[in-house]
Amino acid sequence: MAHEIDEYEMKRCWQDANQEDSDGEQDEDWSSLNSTLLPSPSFKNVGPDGNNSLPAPAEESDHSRTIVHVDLDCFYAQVEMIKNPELRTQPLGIQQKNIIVTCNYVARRFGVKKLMYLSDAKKKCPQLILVSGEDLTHYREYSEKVTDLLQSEFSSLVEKLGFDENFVDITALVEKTVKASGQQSQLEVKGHIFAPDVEKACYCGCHKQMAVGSQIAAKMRERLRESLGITGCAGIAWNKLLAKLVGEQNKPNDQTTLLPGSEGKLMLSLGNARRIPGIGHSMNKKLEALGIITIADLQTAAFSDLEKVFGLQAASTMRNSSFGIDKTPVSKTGPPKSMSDEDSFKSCTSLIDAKERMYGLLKSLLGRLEKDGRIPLTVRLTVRKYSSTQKWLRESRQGQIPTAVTDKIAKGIFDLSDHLMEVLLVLFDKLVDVKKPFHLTLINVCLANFQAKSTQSERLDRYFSKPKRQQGQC
Ligand code: TTP
Ligand code: MG
Repeated sequence: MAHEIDEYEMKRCWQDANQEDSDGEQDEDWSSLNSTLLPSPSFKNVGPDGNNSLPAPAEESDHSRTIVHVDLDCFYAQVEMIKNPELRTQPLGIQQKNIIVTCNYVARRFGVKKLMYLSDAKKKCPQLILVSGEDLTHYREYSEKVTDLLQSEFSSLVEKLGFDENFVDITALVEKTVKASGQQSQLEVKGHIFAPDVEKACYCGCHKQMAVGSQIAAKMRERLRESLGITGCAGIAWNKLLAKLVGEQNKPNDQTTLLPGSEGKLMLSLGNARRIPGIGHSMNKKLEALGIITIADLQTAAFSDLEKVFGLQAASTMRNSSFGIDKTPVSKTGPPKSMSDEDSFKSCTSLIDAKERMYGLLKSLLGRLEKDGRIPLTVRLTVRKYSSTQKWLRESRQGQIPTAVTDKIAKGIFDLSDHLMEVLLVLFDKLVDVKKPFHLTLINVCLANFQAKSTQSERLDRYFSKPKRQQGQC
């Protein structure tokens, strides 16, 4: 029923680099992409006049980190195949509305692709088996299990990207292993090496480090298989951008290591500038308007042109990315800052219909909230209104969740749909004039501003343990 956006949003920013927008919406936001996904800017590439066109930053010389990017194979389809192993040998598509959001590799051999319209997929593969991917509960559970395993067995520095990708900073583990390996100079790289024929001359110890990284990545994949029965691809490099890009080189269920010196070849092999994670449809259009089509074009374009269109920070970040430079740290993923569920549809034109949809979304959110264990203080309602001029206009309103409700959550009572509906209806009233005809195509309900349960009870404890004078009773 509902399609999650929160956890998927970040990943979509990366994916925009490779996919056409499925619904024509353009919610690309370069500033937010910058902070979460793309390398932080280094201004090395701005010439003395701040205006050059030279590809100054040939490569990153700091290879001290070892980063593994893990991307699970055909994730939703794989979860369905784990639930029902008979599907493994059949072409399988996961359907949300009229789109195949993913398909297994058997279906891919028939030419079925991710984000294909159902009708097109059926043409490619009439025997395609379809499973609904609207209920995300199991996918979310597997996603959590994967991140937990990586965190508990390999590194505390794990950053989740969407449901099925994780960056793992294994620098510390690699250093420890390298030390333990002593004088053993040659260590075998497990899996593929990207462009093994490229001559590499770097003497900082990075080759041994990447080899150890590849062995740890192989162990990670083995543990995921043993413990959860799930397979995935890994990319091993010295930064997040390169780890992600090199991991895509051999799919499915495989791994690829990038050795320093080969990053230039990797970046150029991608071809189109859109392949750079974070460069989505609308940004690509602006690049095209500047005559920048390929990554090579981006490397050599006049920096002043980029800066004029995108601003200094984004231009610099974009340029660095084109050379495979990325200094962003792997930032440990904490519990989600918000929890949302949404439903998109062709049309919702009555209050009764809207209420029913909001009710359904609340029910599923309350189930998740129970497992989460924290207390949300805010609820946000977003609707997408259809109009012939502005087809994809989203509007949101948020409100405080009444203390009577948060107190119940703190006590472990979750039968609260009716109470929360009252808040949602106030917000809905602010967003939609129900006295006039309206046409909605999406409703999203989001719980945010979380507080740990203990904080509330601690507050109460503190209150009661305070001297009476401080309680204003003197
Ligand atoms: P992906 O990692 O892009 O795809 P995948 O894991 O299915 O396949 P691959 O082997 O190529 O990595 O996305 C992860 C899951 O996210 C995917 O299984 C289904 C879901 N998804 C969406 O819900 N919407 C989307 O637009 C896409 C691309 C994926
Ligand atoms: Mg995947």
